[in-house]
Amino acid sequence: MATLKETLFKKIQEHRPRTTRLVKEFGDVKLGEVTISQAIGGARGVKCLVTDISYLDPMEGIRFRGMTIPETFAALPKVPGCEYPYVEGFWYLLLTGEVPTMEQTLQVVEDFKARAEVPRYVIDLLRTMPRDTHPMTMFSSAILAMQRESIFAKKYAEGMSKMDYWDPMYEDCCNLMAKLPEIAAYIYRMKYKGDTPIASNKDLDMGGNFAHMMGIAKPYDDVARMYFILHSDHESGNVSAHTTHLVASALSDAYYSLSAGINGLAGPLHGLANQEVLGWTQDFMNKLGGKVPTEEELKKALWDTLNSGQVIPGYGHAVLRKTDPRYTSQMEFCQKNLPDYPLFKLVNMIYKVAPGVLMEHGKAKNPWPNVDAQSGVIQWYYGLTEYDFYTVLFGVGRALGVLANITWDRALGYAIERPKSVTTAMLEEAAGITKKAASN
Ligand code: HAX
Repeated sequence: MATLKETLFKKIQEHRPRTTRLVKEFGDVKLGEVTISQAIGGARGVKCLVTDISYLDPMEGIRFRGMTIPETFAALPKVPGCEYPYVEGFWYLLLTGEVPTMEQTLQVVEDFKARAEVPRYVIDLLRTMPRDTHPMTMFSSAILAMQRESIFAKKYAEGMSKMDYWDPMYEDCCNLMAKLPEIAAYIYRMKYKGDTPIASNKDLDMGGNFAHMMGIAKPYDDVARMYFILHSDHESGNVSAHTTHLVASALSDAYYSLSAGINGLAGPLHGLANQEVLGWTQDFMNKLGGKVPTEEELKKALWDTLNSGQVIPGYGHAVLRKTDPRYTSQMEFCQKNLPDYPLFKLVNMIYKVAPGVLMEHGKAKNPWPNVDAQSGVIQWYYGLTEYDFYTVLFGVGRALGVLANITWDRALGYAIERPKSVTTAMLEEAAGITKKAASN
């Protein structure tokens, strides 16, 4: 049986001529125009990134390697006795575009186990950080500290052909991916559970071992598998994916690149929104003395938030224009596993009321919930109540997508990123407001 790496290499060899041909023969074909709004407004909708790992349709939501979320969950081999698939099998799918067999999946499970040990100096570093440091800062620092392990950096310094870049990048990405669950769980137990880390159990798959190291009983292993897969990738333009890709485009290795991407994920408009959602929801419930509000009370609270100039966390999206299927998937999990949980009921009520309020408010282009609107409730229910940790969970999942992406970036020789900037005076000239742009 071919290994994941051998299968990946075959795919890379098949794919390379497609990219070469597009650039050589069709390099001048236009994909669109860039408007002033796009230049000032965060490059929304500008088509200038290429990835085959996932695609986000505004109306349909994410597809991983062409498959919707339900199709992905149904197709991948499942851990015996569990409802969700092996995360390792999903990694195989992201890298190769092929659904692995159980045998191929178990090969990755074993490969990751061999790579999973976290160097002692990473633990030492984490222990020197003040305990009130945000867990995302700890997570990013741990990843960056491991840069000295980079095989890519070593091979590059020795001199290697561009055609071979993907190989050490793949090794770095696998080494990193295998270690992230243990780093995350260590931070959690050190910071929030009285410094009581739980040793890894080599008999378990990634999701099972993560739940074990977190000290949370079943079915949290399935929650972890679901959560990591759902948060893995959302095509290339979101802040964490784009940052990882951008930094890697300078031939910075996977450690530098992922650490940077994780820093982007830590922003409240991106991954941190999941902690904000729960904070907002619980503050509101506390104000009402713990009771589930009426729709009128909820409407007022939403308007109060908007009128104070804040966003409603968990709602809106830069690309999506409907309810995020990642939200729906988590909602279905809640309906099955925690249908009567008051916090879930409140989140459902927000789903009923918030889109109408946002439409009336008239600003958000998408009034529907995104991935972050639901995820904290599930974590809280299973005892993970320290909500500033939620973005770390997101980060472990997001690593799957962005690391698969930068492996392919190196395989296809994507260039160093360098978009062009213009001055405001040039925009005014282009708009016809002024005749001649002042030079600066
Ligand atoms: N509540 C209030 N106002 C909102 C809003 C929300 N949930 N979503 C968008 N808006 C506002 C924007 O702030 C913007 O206002 P200004 O014109 O005054 O600047 C206006 O509506 C237009 O914004 P948009 O084009 O609809 O949205 P953007 O592409 O600019 O931003 C965001 C997308 C996700 C950042 C935005 O919807 C937002 O801030 N949502 C709340 C935070 C959140 O849930 N973030 C997580 C997103 C998912 C994710 O990446 N997870 O990691």
